[in-house]
Amino acid sequence: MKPSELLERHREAWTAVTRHPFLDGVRDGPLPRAAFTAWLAQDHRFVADLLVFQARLLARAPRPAQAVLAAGLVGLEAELSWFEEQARSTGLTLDVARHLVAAEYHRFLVTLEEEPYAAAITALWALERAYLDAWRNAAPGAPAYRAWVEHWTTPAFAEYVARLEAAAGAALTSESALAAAEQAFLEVARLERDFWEMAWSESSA
Ligand code: HMH
Repeated sequence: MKPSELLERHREAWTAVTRHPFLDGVRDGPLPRAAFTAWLAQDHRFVADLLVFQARLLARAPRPAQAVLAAGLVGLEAELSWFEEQARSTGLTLDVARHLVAAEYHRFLVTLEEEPYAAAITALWALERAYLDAWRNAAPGAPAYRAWVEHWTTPAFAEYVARLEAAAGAALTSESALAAAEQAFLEVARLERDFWEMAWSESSA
């Protein structure tokens, strides 16, 4: 089975992930700057957690998946530096504790370490695909956010997501792998949605 079949099977959940008032605000304005910066600090935290998860996933990945996972790690490190550079130049602080949702996402990533590789690689593909689809829905972005939206919708990022999909597809070889992967996929969908909701509901509270 192809990972993209999970998107079709769970179309409604996926729509909730990739279309959210937060993203509408990024696209059309007005999204309060404070909502964006609060989200950004949490996302920086998330990327730091993801890097740890991915490093451990690489350690147990089959040989053909090593290239994409290793390249992705380099990309995640660069992403952290990029967030830090943006924060420096705009006077933001990224030094925040995890919000409840980010903490829950972190715990989920840790539990995936005990799950079959097929579930973990599918979750990684799904969370990157969620990010890509979400930012594409926010494109081109209101002027204040345009540079960010462009950064998260580049052809290179789309290519990376496609390579992760191929790696996940190669791992979905049994019914039991598929069942574990589908569970992980649904959990990613829920957490990704909650992540947008976190930033949005705090700003409109
Ligand atoms: C919440 N999901 C979230 N943040 C991200 N940066 C990504 C996925 C992709 O790296």
